Amino acid sequence: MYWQPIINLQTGNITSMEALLRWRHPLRGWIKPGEFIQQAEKQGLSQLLTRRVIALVIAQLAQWKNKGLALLPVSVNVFATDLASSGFAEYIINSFSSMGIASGLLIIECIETECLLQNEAVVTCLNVLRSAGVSIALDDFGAGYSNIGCLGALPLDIIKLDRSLIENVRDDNVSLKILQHTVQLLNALNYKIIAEGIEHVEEIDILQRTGCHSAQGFYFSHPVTSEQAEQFICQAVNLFAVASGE
Ligand code: G
Ligand code: MN
Repeated sequence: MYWQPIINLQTGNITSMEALLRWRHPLRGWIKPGEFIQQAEKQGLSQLLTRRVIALVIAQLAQWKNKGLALLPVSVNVFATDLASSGFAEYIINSFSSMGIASGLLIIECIETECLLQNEAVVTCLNVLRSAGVSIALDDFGAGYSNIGCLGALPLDIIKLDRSLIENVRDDNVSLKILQHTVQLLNALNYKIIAEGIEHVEEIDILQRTGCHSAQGFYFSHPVTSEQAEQFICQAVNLFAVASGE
């Protein structure tokens, strides 16, 4: 399990971390997540995978809690099919409470794939999770099926802007305008906005002025091991200072 910090764009402090699965195959070495996650989904293993990730996240949070660390919220990527499966919300809520960890520390990240999320069972599941304090994020907004149509139709707290909305804003005025007005729209709807895939310092200034709240990306930090994530939390690392080499 790897962890990528998400940074408050006003302060540079870490507000939460995204839990990301990485697989080191004994013979083939590191296998890209896109590859094995797609395979798992094809073979009907997605629910097992998601439950394993959630168990790992809770175990890690419990370990950090026992060490006396101040816990940060963690976001976990799930499949739309998980959210449609019966008992999923209850599984999450029970898993957190049985380990003595507040479920308010969990953020569920989902992406819209062919209107799967707009199914009644999914909306019910998201509402149950939300009433237990879990935050719901729409991942990859602006790419694929994760679009404006989802906003009214789903109970969402956080919108994560896809990297494709940001990667050209430094030198393309049309991309900049699209970003600015997207963020304005999302702010008008009171969502918390996280920009994904920040790779350049100039993007930070643009996002701050646009009214985007938080960001993650290689500029601040690649996904890191649990040991490194623990260092970030212990030392209350400021990633503005680290990334700019101060
Ligand atoms: O679908 P989702 O947005 O959850 O995907 C997260 C993936 O994006 C992870 O595999 C992570 O390693 C990758 N990622 C994180 N930050 C960056 C970045 O700044 N640039 C690029 N290209 N990929 C990133
Ligand atoms: Mn994600």
